[in-house]
Order: sequence, then C-alpha cells, then structure tokens
Amino acid sequence: MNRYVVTGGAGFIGSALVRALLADGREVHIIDNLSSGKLQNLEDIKSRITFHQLDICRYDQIAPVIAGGYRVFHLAAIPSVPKSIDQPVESHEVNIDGTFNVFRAAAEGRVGRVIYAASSSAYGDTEVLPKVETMSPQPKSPYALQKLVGEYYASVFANCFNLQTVSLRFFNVFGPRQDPSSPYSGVLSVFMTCLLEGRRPTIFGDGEQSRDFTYVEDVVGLLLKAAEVSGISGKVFNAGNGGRITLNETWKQLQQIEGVNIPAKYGPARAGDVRDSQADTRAAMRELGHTPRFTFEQGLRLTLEWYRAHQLAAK
Ligand code: UD2
Repeated sequence: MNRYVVTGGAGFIGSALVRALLADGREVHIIDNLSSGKLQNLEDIKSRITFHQLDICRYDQIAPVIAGGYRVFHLAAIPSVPKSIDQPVESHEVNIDGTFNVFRAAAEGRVGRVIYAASSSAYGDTEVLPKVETMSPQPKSPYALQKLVGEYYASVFANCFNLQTVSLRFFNVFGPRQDPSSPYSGVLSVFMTCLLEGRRPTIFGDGEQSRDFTYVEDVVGLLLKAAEVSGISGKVFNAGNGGRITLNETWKQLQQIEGVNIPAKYGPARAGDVRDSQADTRAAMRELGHTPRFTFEQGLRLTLEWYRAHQLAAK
C-alpha cells in the first residue's frame, strides 16, 4: 500500500511530486535515465528515496521496479514539440514504446493504479477556448500525437487489462528546477534566466500565441488527487490553471516585476506550435476535487525567486 513509483522522478515536475509523496510518508522509487532529469533535483532528499537509473525503453529492467507498486506516476518522456520534429525516432521510442512498457509492467505486476502525464498539446488548434476534455483531439506534432497515444493506451489498459489508469493533460507547467539550458527548454525558464541575466529572449513568431501556464505545485496537487479518488479509471482530465496569457504579455509582466526594460527579439514561428491554449478546469474541480492554489503571478514570483537564489548560489 505504500510503494510509490515515479518515472521521470528526477525532472522538475517529477521531483516536486516526489517531495510531496515523501511529505505524506510514502516509500518512493524513482525510475529515470537522467536524459533531461538531474540528480541535483533530488540532492536534498536523496537519503529518503530509492533511485533506479533506468530507461523506460528497457522493459526487463523497469518491470521489477514497477511490479507491486501501489501507485505508479508515469512522467518520464522526451517532452518537447520541436525535439519531436528534430528527433522523431527517439521521441517516438520513448514516448510511445516506453509508455507501453510502463503500462505493460504495471498490468503484469498488478499495480494499483497508473497516473499518466498527458499533454495539452493533444488539443492542437481547436477553435473553441477553453479546451474541454470532450473535444476531439487534433495533434499537430509528433510529440502531441505520441502523448495522445499514451492516453489511448491508458484507457485501453483500463478496459482490457484490468489496470486502473488516469491521464492528466498537463498545460505548460512551470516552476522551480525547470532546466533553462537546453534549446528545447520551456519558455518561462528561458524568460526568467534572460530576465535575471539582462539578456534579450527570442520569441518565436509574433508573440501573440497564448498559454495556460500552470504552477508546478498545482499539478502536483492534481497528481495526488488522481492517485486517490475512486471511480475515475480510464478517464482524462485537464491539469491546467484555467487562465491564458500571450508571450508578449508574459515578457512584459516579468519586466514589470523586475523593473527593467529589455526588448525581446523575434524569430520564425516554430513548426508544430499551437496558437492558443487554455484549460477548462471544471471536470478536474468536480471529479478530482481540485482547486488551483496559485495564480499565474504568484507562480511567476515564486519561480523567479527560486532562479534568483539558485543563480546567486551558483556564483
Ligand atoms: C507543449 C504543451 C505543454 C507541454 C509541453 C512539453 C501546448 C499548448 N503545450 O508546450 O502542455 O506538454 O509541450 O514540452 O502544446 N517559445 C519562445 N521562445 C523560447 C521558447 C519557446 O517564443 O525561447 C515559444 C514557443 O514557440 C511556444 C511557447 O513559447 O509558442 C511555449 O513553448 P514551450 O516550448 O515552453 O511549450 P509548448 O507550448 O510547446
């Protein structure tokens, strides 16, 4: 009853989830190949976790760790729209074949429930906002399609293999420990480090695309609820804040918070980019009992403070 497994537990979302599980007194096993996750994200809790440096593409290696888990949170992925276009084979193998391996290991190992990190990218450019779970998905990129296939596998494993599963569509999650150093990094991690270092960020396209940026602790709250609420197996829920802001407005707001004036540069729009994104949060509120705890601005300020402290500590 107490064994919790987190794939991708060394990533910024996974490590925040692991901290919350430890605070609840859970026994936590992490599966991570450290391709984008970092041991540094687990430094302060390393004596309280069991870390398995394994790749979800290796079924034989991950199956014994997953077997017998009370809950398995499957967050491991190659999480990027542009990376899935630059490296379609790798992202297909990890996001589809690796995800299949996790569900298969969970079903064969009689796991109590798998909570799967799906993506808001599945919606694509649907005309109606906010985006509600009953809409037909319109994936625009390999990554969006791969994450959607994972959802379909989740519901098929629930139907055919007697495995409880729940999918949460993450909406542009941000917060402390998000890695700003890769060309595929989430935009807010890039914006914040540019802001603190006085550099100009590059905005891809006209900057009028909008996102429902969601603070990591609210996503952790949803993951914990999805793990415990009964009667939701096979379902899909939006994991978003419910708001929407353009990139231009976001960069402006960050400059105002910091009291600086740094004009952004503009580059070509990214292939596969969704124009507008905003979660309808009603199903999560009604069925999971979720209430977002952080406004976008609160999340921004907390994250900015983390980057500031981290940057100072690194000097
Ligand atoms: C998608 C999903 C998100 C999550 C994520 C994982 C949507 C709406 N969201 O996020 O839920 O699954 O993938 O990676 O599909 N950008 C810049 N400058 C930069 C970096 C990014 O302008 O330096 C733009 C980018 O073109 C996009 C926006 O910022 O319009 C957000 O990009 P992102 O990579 O942070 O996340 P996104 O929306 O692809």
